[in-house]
Amino acid sequence: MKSSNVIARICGALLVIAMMAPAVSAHEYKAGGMIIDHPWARPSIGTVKNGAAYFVLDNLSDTDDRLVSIKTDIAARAEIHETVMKDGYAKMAAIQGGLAVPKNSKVALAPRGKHVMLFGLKQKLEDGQSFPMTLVFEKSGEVAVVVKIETPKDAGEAVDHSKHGGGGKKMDHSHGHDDDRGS
Ligand SMILES: [Cu+2]
Repeated sequence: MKSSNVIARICGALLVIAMMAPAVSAHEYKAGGMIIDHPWARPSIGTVKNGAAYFVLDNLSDTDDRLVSIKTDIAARAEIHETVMKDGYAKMAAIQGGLAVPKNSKVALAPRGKHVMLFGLKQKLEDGQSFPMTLVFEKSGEVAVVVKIETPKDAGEAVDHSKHGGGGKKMDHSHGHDDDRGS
């Protein structure tokens, strides 16, 4: 009786671990004290040749660091961008000198904020697929990550536009990147 109780308890514990597994195996990368959490990109819309990648940088170390550049074969060029408001419009601009990631702090790259801009995509970003990218840090060095292509659950700008009866053409501008080639 007693031993079956123990087994039941172990099974219960294993079940809990199994249920937690998706969170534990979260898609994150580590280089020294730098964590790169969940690199992802939106699927391409139509024939738009530009895209953006996002992730959260968590600098757990006691040293300031800086994301200086991005290497990837998926695009002709990758830049670290921020979105700034100018004359009431959101405009993108390259972050000069790289993105500072101060010690013991988190910096999030997210839609409508900082992002990795991918210019001249060599292939369409298809939902559910992924591509390799290398982040180059001043202190933490080069970190290879896999960027998952996914449609964010909460987002819905592109979806909303299509729902409102706009055709394929209208959807392009909702991506927010194709009209910024020059910046
Ligand atoms: Cu951009």
